Amino acid sequence: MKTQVAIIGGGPSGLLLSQLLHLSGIENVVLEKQTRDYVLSRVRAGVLEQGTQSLLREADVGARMDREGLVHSGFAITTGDDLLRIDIEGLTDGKTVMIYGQTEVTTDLYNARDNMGGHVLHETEEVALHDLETKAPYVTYKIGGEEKTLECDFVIGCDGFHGPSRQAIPKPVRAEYERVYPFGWLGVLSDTTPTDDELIYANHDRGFALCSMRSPTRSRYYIQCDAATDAANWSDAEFWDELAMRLPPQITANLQTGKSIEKSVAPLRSYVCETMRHGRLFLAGDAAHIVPPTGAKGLNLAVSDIWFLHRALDSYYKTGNETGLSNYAEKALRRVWKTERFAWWMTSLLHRFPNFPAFEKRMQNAELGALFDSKAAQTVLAENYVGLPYE
Ligand code: FAS
Ligand code: PHB
Repeated sequence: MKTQVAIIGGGPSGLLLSQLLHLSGIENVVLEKQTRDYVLSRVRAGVLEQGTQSLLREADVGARMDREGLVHSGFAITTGDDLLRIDIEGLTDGKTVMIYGQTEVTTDLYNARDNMGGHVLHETEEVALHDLETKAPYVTYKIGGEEKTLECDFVIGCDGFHGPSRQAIPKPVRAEYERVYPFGWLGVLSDTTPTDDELIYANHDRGFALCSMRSPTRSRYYIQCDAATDAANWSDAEFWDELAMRLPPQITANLQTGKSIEKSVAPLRSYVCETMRHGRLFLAGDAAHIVPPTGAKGLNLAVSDIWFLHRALDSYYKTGNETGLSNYAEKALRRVWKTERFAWWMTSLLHRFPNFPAFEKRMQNAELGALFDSKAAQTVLAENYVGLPYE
């Protein structure tokens, strides 16, 4: 089989790029390891930046988001019993965020791919990338036990942190940077009324907690836990009790508990592979970088990569101009590192670090105090939360 662009990975990055390329008249094929149901069973991001909303609309997949998504103009940070509302709309001249789950984004992308006759192959196995440093790269894979070859002009690695694309770049060529945090997030999804109209990020001596949502009747909660935590060892009752202890009384008073419909542990890490291009291979999304979910940036950063990459490929196929492709990594990384900083800062501000030295604990308190006292500090937080410009 031959195509113009081979995309490895059918998560939000791969599907969004596939949709945008199709609208640009550029042939592409998506190779996805899992079944569609498995991909859609992942409960991950919940907050969409303005840039993400705009690109989804440009890709003709924004209608349900605009109908069902919740527009939020602020969120709260609590420390102990104190609460600070960050007025993101007022601090950013009117920008807001959209609460609309990654599961829904991926569903909308799959439906759009189906409606346009997109080529998304599921349950592909043993995907391998070849001749990346030539003008005729190709991908081999198995499907239904049969060996297949996909010839293409470009290979785009949208296969997440554990996929084969980044590994196809020779290790001596890869420039990688990582910080693994000494804790994880235990997340619960429940069909209960959210405890507040907006998100609440809680700093507490017992550990971080986050009150989020998916709709007016579906809530998403997280509590900081040991990185090795097994979600199966937490009963719903134990989760609700621990969450309640980490929130101020005026918030806990509204906490509606109920049966969890999903419970999982996410590890937290910051990671960047600065080598986002190797010959005709380009990396995008979690294949190239990971942020701790504290700043709600993982999915949004993947989308900005796709914005840069789609424009570069569109320009190449329409005019032969390779400038966008040559500049892709530099342009994407400029925003990646700014976003990595923000996610690291939010994580450092709100979590309990094991064996926290007394000085670092007081620095965290002082950082929180500076945020509570300074509109300038709140403005920097708000600008990052709604999403930095794609430039
Ligand atoms: P994804 O990992 O979503 O997609 C990669 C795709 O490639 C997957 O479907 C995978 O099956 C496929 N693949 C892998 N290997 C392959 C192979 N060999 N062949 C073919 N296909 C292959 N972000 C937030 O903003 N907020 C959150 O709360 C949040 N929580 C998260 C919780 C977890 C457990 C994880 C892992 C991530 C979380 N994220 C969160 C980040 C997440 O939303 C990612 O940023 C987002 O999924 C990035 O999308 P992709 O780059 O498409 O990668
Ligand atoms: C979520 O709703 O899953 C969510 C929201 C905000 C975050 C992280 C996760 O910062």
